[in-house]
Amino acid sequence: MGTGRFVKVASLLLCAACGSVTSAGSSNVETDGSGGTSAASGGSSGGSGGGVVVKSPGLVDDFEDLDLINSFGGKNAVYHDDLMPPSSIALDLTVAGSTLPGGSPKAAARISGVMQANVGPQYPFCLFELPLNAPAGLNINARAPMRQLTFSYRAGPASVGMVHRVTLTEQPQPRPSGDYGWFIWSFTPTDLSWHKVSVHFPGYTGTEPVLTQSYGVPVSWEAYSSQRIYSVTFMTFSGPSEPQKFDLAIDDVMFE
Ligand SMILES: [Ca+2]
Repeated sequence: MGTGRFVKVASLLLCAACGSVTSAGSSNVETDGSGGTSAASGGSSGGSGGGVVVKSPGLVDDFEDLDLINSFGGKNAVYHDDLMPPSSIALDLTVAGSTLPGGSPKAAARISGVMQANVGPQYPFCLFELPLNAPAGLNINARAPMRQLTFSYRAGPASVGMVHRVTLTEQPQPRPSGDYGWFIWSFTPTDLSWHKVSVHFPGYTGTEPVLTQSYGVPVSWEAYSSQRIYSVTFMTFSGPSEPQKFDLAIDDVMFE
């Protein structure tokens, strides 16, 4: 990753979806438009006809409402580098969602595009950011009693065998860990099926996925998580030797 500025393109790509933006705010109370409950919430209630769903306090987005506003009140967006030629990333909120048990099958967020070759000193990037609507940083621990981030993904052919990352990104400034000192977990889809994964917070010592700091000045996870979490971000891996297509659907992003 380099220092190229992020280029916000979501507003251009998603004008159709913008019309359905709701004011979900940070209460995690949304209307689903159907009167039903959200299978992704794991704790929904009140769905017996009013169309009001009380979702898990840890839910970031299940994409069922087809809008850009996540359950923390942040506005989801995609970004890419401004190299010559630039990488590209499109966001499609109309694709089918997770059909896994407990999944929310109505819709998911699909990111696809082309990341340019790693030519340095500026490096290509393509990001899908789900901001948590906390400019000053957020204490995530109260919403993650099991100390994990869970999400589902399904690769299109272009993303099979390609490394992707999910990150818990620090608030932009000040950033004690330094640029890109984020907590990340990398994954490489091996097929075209939905997969659900829970990524444990640092400190976990088992064999399941766990977040680790990417690089930068080492920081305490406890300090980071208690006041500095800014977004959940999905990204392609920087470093291909030639332009590389990607195609990944994401669903049911939640802290647990
Ligand atoms: Ca969904």
